[in-house]
This record gives sequence, C-alpha cells and structure tokens, in this order.
Amino acid sequence: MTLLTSRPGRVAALLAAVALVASGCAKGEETAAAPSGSSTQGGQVVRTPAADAGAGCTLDAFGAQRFDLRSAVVGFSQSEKEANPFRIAETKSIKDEAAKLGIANLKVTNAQSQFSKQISDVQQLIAQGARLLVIAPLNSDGWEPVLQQAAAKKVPIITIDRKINAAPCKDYLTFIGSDFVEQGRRAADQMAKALGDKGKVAILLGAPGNNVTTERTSGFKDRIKEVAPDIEITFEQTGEFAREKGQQVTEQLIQSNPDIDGIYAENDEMALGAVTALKGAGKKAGDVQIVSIDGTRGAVQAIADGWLVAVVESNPRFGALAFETAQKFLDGAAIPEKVIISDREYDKANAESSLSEAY
Ligand code: GZL
Repeated sequence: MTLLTSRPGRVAALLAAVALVASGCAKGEETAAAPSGSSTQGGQVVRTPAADAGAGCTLDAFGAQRFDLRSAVVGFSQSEKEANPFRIAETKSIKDEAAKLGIANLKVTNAQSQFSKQISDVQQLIAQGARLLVIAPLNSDGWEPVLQQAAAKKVPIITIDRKINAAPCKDYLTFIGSDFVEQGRRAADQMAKALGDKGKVAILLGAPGNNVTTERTSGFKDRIKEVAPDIEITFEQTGEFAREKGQQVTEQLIQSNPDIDGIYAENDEMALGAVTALKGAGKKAGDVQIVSIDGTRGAVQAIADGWLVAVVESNPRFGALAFETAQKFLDGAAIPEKVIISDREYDKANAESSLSEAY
C-alpha cells in the first residue's frame, strides 16, 4: 500500500490506523485479533498497560474482602445527563453487562452534569451498602469526601472514562479509558490532511475541569506544531461538550472569524451543533473542515453527508471490561493502575460501511 503523506510522522500514524482496521479491532468486534502489544479483554482492545502503569493492585494490598459480585450491591455513578449518545451508550454498556453476569443489585445514579450531585449520589450508594463503585467522573478534582468514605469501608472504586486526581490502589482501584492525548493527536493529523497543512482553525473546547478536555487540547495543539506549523489556531472557546452550546459558540465564531478554515470539536455533540450553525449561516458541506471525537452515529452520518471530515472514536462501552477487571481483582489478580483501550477512526472511506458500529 503506498502511503501518500508529506510527513514521516504521519506515515506512522497512518500505519497505526491501517493496523487497527486490518486487525478488525477497529470494528469493535469481540473476537477481533488485537494489534501486537495489546489484548482483547471484555470485548475491548486493551493496550498492554504502559510501563508506568505500576506493579498492580491486589485485593490484599487494597485491604478489601472478597465478595460475590452477583449478590453484592454494585453502584454505578454516571456524570452527565443522557442527552449525549456517549452517556447513553456508556450507561447501557454497564447495565447490559451487569444483567449478563447476573449482578442482581446494580444501583445506577445520574448527576445530570452537576458535580455536587455526583458527590451526593456516590455517598448515597456507599450508604446503601455498595461493595464496588464504578464511577464516570464529571470532574477530575474534588473527590476527597467520597474517597475517604469509600476507603473507610474498603470499597474499591473503578473510574471509567475520565480520570480523578487521587492515588491508585489507595483512593481508587484503577482507571479504564482512552488515551485522550492520542485522540487529540489523531484529530490533528486528520485536520492537517484536510487543510493541506495550512489554514486557520477554531477549537470547540470540552467542559472545563476534567482531564479529557485538557488532554484532547494538548494532544491536538502539540501535534499541529509537529506536523503542520502553518496551521494557525485563531479561536478557542468551550462548548461544554453540549450540542446547543457548540451551536451558539460556532454562531459567534462565524461572525468574528468568517475566514475560518477548520473546526476541531472535542466531542461530536459540539461538532453537530457547529454543523447546525454553519447550515444556518448558509454554508455548504465542506466549506469548513470539521474534525471531532467520540464516534456517535450522528457524527459518522455527518461524515457520509460531507459535513464532517473525520471522527476519532472515544469508546464508551466499558461494561464488560469494568466488570471483568473487578472480577479479576476479587480473584486476587494484580490490577494495573490504568487500563487504556484502543479507539477506532472514521473518515470518508469507512463512514457509510461502519455506521452500525457507531453508537
Ligand atoms: C470521554 C468523555 C467525554 C466524551 C463527551 O471519555 O468523558 O465526555 O467525549 C462527553 O461526549 O461529554
């Protein structure tokens, strides 16, 4: 296969993407052969834990007692309201896997995007006797009250999706999620390719206060400097990961920066809001090159319709991997402090054919 690219660095990125697709794991298939250096666990392609993932945390080291997941109270704390397909798919994945495993006492809460409610939700789950907590954190800081209460009762916490700033194997068991810096870098490669390595780009930032926004932003900016220094980032504003806000911010953008060439949206909801704003301003598909992250069905369809150029997946289907990790822990295995999953990528070449894999 001849890889047409102007940058050696991008050859590596393209080869990685080809390897993912070729191995089948990009299709999220349970039986996909994982790329070398990774494994398939719980239906997810898991990268072999990075060297810095630590020796691993065991039940004894954590100080918890073994218990049967099927009869225990298990708490799942969801962060954002389920208007975002990412959240809908994430919660469904947890519920479906619990049902499949016969976990009879799963209690699910939703903080409706309010951090104070997420703290009280988790405190309530602890009071209700949760023996395991799976948390999709809204914010990365401010968890101390919960961590102290969970530690006092030796309740292991598995954080999925976003990280919390706390100590692994002490405050929480492990983090399971994507490599968000890599997602930003892959989005930058797609943007550079779409713009021919030059032009003016706006960033629709995610919500403040969490590692996902920070890492997707740094990954994108650093990669743009590496591969396309003639691309200028002339606008940055948070759209709070929400479609309406993404639309409002893009309406402002079109007024203040009418010559914008590209938009990097840090999630699909904001990207689709931007599309609505562009349509409202009389723009045509392709007038502005939009690259996004998540992999929702609406965004992949927008690639097929020409409004988006590419979407880097952020896979929310943590259910199987989260409960598999919990069971391994209860069986005495050492659990690494982070379990990083691989994400696929959608572009014009595979959008139509992969629509059913989007969520
Ligand atoms: C990513 C997750 C982000 C999604 C957004 O793991 O935290 O939050 O990309 C969601 O869609 O709002």
